[in-house]
Amino acid sequence: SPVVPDDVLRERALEALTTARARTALLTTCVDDDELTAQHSPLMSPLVWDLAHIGNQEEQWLLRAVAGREAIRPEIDSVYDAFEHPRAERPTLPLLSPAESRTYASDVRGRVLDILEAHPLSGGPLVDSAFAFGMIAQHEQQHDETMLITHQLRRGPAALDAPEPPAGGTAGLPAEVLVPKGPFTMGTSAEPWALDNERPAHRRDVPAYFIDTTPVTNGAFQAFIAEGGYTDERWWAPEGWDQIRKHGITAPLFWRHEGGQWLRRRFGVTEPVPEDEPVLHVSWYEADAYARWAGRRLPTEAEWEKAARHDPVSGRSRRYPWGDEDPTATRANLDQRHLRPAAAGAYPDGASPLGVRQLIGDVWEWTSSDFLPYPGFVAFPYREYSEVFFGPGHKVLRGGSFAVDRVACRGTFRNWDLPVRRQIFSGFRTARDA
Ligand code: AVJ
Ligand code: FE
Repeated sequence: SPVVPDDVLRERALEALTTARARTALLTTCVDDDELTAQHSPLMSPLVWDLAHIGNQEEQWLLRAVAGREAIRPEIDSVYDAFEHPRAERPTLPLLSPAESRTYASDVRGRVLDILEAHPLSGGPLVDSAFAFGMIAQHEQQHDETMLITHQLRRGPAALDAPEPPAGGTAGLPAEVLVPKGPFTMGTSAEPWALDNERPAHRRDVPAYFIDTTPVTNGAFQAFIAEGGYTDERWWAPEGWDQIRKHGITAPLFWRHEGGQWLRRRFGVTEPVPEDEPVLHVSWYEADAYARWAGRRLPTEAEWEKAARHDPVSGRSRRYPWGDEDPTATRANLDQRHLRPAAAGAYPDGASPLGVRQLIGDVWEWTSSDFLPYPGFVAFPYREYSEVFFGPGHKVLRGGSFAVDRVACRGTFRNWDLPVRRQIFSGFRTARDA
């Protein structure tokens, strides 16, 4: 791949870090200090924990690991270590106040920007291509998505607002697309800011399959509900059946049936569930059950990535479904630009060569695959980013949601979560063998 000049790398890193901080600032100033320190759900940290954790990770990686500086406040490392303290217990920790957290994060950032101006961008994997700066921008944006989940779980009037996404429409689109059999290149060794679990590039042979042109919609999911999907054990993996019965789950999270229609709460506003929009806030078990009911299955992770990246003409893998160029507002619903997915069939400019839509943005898509390392995987720069999560307990999600920033979303990007999780911005599409 072409060598990117240092000044361009510095500019990209500055832009990514600045964009992330603007989003963090918005998410942590649109509610008052009481709401920042409150725990809105035992599944989530108080927002003020995320804020100082963002600063602490930036300090550890950019000030200490890259630049060799001494710790600014060594006593807080343990408070903001995600592995030492599960989310449910974070409100009981001696957290920095909202004002202290802001001052700390901006103090770190000021020093980081000085380092970014002058530090050599070659000489080791942490600094080559400004990797650590890109990693930290991605880390902050991942927490910005996490904080948006907290905002969605929070009760009370709306604190956030955004314009509506572009219209969709599936008229004239085939329901599914055939992906012919054959190998493709999965993962990447070239993308400079790809994280360890996306590496290295390797060949995968994939038998022929059909995949949905768009994510499964609320309307389609309502048909599953109406036909007794949640009360028929046949469709459910045993652990999924146990979960829905134990918790009385009868619909996606945030939905309720009232006056003969489905309503949902979305960022503080209750509204009718839009039938043409991709379904959101379903667990892996709900996605898996729907697919079985529909006579289909979830795509494997390799099937998802082949649909999103493989160019059947050149035989090479693209960075995104539409090509190698960066996302734009007409290609994908990213960056928290809209606070909901666009209707199915939106973003024709973002279609893959075979015509598959909305692979990037809108909703994270559950795949059937466990989160596992690629052949040749090397943990970098810390085992706790990916390696400790590998195994059958976590399922892979692909493609990013409306809530993820472009810096943390690409054709190779891998997300993962427990199959019971449904507060995340998760949806799915289905597939079948050809
Ligand atoms: C990749 C989204 C599963 O939020 O737990 C944030 C990202 N890792 N801080 C998560 C992450 C460390 C991670 N996910
Ligand atoms: Fe983190």
